[in-house]
Amino acid sequence: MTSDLTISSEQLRRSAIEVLQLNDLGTMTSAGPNLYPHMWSWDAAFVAIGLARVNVPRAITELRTLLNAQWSTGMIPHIVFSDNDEGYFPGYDRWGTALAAARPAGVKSSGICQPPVHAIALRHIVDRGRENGGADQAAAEEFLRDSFDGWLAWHRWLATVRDPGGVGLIEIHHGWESGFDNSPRWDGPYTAIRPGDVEPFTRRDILHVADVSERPDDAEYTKYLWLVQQMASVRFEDAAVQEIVDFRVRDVFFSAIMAASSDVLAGLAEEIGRSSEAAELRQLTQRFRDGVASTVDPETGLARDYDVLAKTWISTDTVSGFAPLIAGGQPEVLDRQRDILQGPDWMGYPQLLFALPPSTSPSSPAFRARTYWRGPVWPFLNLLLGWACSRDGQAGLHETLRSESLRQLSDLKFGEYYEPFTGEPLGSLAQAWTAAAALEWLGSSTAPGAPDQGAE
Ligand code: 9WN
Repeated sequence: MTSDLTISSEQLRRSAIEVLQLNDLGTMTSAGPNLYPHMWSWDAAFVAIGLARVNVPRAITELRTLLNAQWSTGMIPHIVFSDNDEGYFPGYDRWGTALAAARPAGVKSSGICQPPVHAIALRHIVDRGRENGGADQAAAEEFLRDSFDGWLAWHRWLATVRDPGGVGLIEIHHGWESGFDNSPRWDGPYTAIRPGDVEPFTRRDILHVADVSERPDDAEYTKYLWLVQQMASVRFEDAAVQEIVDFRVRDVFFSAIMAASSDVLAGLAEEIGRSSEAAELRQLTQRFRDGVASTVDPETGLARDYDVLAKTWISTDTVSGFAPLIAGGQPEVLDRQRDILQGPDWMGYPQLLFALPPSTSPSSPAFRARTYWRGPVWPFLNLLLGWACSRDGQAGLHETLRSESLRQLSDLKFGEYYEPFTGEPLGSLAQAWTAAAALEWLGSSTAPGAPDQGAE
């Protein structure tokens, strides 16, 4: 129980709903009100999880909008642009995706992807629909049947185009694809990139944060845009991109989400009588679980990424090292990981304000308390970890993540990320997926029938 939650759970719920309303653009939710005025792929999945707690049809709309932007190859793009051309750079024109043959007509999107959390969101929508019954249940089940082939095509595209060798690890072509943009994970691959001529640019992200040093710097942005330019030069055609792009990394955390989501999608496939697809998805689950497990460094117990171009493992003390906890699988690997996660370098680090894992371990020389993916705590990730704990029957760890997250989020700022020692909300405030995480934490409980968690 969150006995030290300083506000009532009803206040938190109301504020979180207000944030989702503030970001509601009608058929999509902006990731954040100023900094991110468009829909982001993995944000949309978390947003749908939160929305499903309050409005099942609106949660369905969110995923439907995203799926409408799916490319003919099966790829789901990482940004679906709203009509607000002002707030964010790089916008649709800079991406150059208008020339991509696989982009659906009438939709403006980027040309790269993000981790496939969507089947997990779909599972939540179906579960909430069934709990509510009536029209919500009918709508959720209809959406499951109607959208299933889209999600299946997305998983098949990832499995074939991004893991052609079948090693069980997804190859990404931009740090943005990982969602962990400037994490120390990508320092090695980015250091090796020598950008050619990058068209001049004016950033907008730095206009929306209190302190520019929280964001990646201009040199990093030049490389980000160089990669976009490279991909645009071959019209985002999959095989050609892989040939020419300067960033090719097997992302272990992305792969773990692929494993977990394929498992969930397999369960949903069974429910609608698609047994051969369910079997195919179970095979993907196993393949990606094995792939993730194969990266674990026996010394540190943490999972690693692999730099394809440099042919080297990437070992960092970042939260992505806990990828096996998301993927699920071998109990001995997972037990050791849970010990490390709760130990003194992570959730048990003495100066932490809340026992929540920072994006980079405070014990690491790479740690920066206020800089984006180099140290701050990201609330949506804690929700994902908590979900995996529930799946694996880890009630104790789930409850710690839940109660500590609720304490963190009771500042009602819904920060994009948080300073781990002071609890200061950083980046964009009123960030949609942070509000969604609050709603889901409030609605989920490890103890069946547990009373309201507020301490009025
Ligand atoms: C680039 C929207 C997105 C998240 C990412 C986060 C950040 C974008 C940016 O914001 O990335 O895609 O401009 O920094 O790193 O995980 O999906 O919230």
